[in-house]
Amino acid sequence: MRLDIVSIFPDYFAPLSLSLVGKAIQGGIVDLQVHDLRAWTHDRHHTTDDTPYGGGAGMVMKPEPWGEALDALEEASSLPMTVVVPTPAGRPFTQELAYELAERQRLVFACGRYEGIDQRVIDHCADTYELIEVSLGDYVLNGGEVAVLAIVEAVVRLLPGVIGNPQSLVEESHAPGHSRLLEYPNYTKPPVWRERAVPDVLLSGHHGRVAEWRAEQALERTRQRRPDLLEGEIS
Ligand code: 6GU
Repeated sequence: MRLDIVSIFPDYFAPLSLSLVGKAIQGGIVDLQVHDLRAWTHDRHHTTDDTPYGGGAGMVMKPEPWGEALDALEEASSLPMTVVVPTPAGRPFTQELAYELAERQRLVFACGRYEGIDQRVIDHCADTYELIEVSLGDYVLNGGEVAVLAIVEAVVRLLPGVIGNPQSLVEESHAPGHSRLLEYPNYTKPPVWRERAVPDVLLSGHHGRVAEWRAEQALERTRQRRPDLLEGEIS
């Protein structure tokens, strides 16, 4: 999979050379290229933003550098581009969307800062490429960079060959066709730590009872923390 990230803060993406994503890059599963948007400015101050038409607080990212950046990326490879624009006004990022993005050949992440990117760039992307505007959740970040780190990690771990034991993906509660309950709590040795004991059932060796206990725990956690996930289910 080819990944391009365009940002005025390319240093944000240094952590992608670490851990599992870093190994996927080293192993040739992912071709990651990070680009400084300012490379496509031409004025002395490398200006990427300007005041909004119609007034109001904040700044808007100018269309011209984005247009040149997208044209240059399109030229650099013949793979079809899916442009991902992180914005709090986007489609909620879920495991389902992560699986969808993992099917694409090439993702181009366009990181906005300030109050966002001139809408004409977004409209141009919708007309020219596949465009997906994505939100990480109902809160406001200063820019798309942190969202892109999260999206890239969630997508890359789904690519064939990235996770050592692919069965661990199948067992995740958010895997396709799975119940979508929250995960049950996990324990490891020692059996007692600071006077807190591991639940007896987990030491019992009865796989059926363990499975039943874990299902109960997952359901109770989901009731407490995410009742929305249980809407439309019985009892
Ligand atoms: Cl994807 N971007 C920004 N800038 N803020 C956000 C977000 C994304 N998701 C939640 N808040």
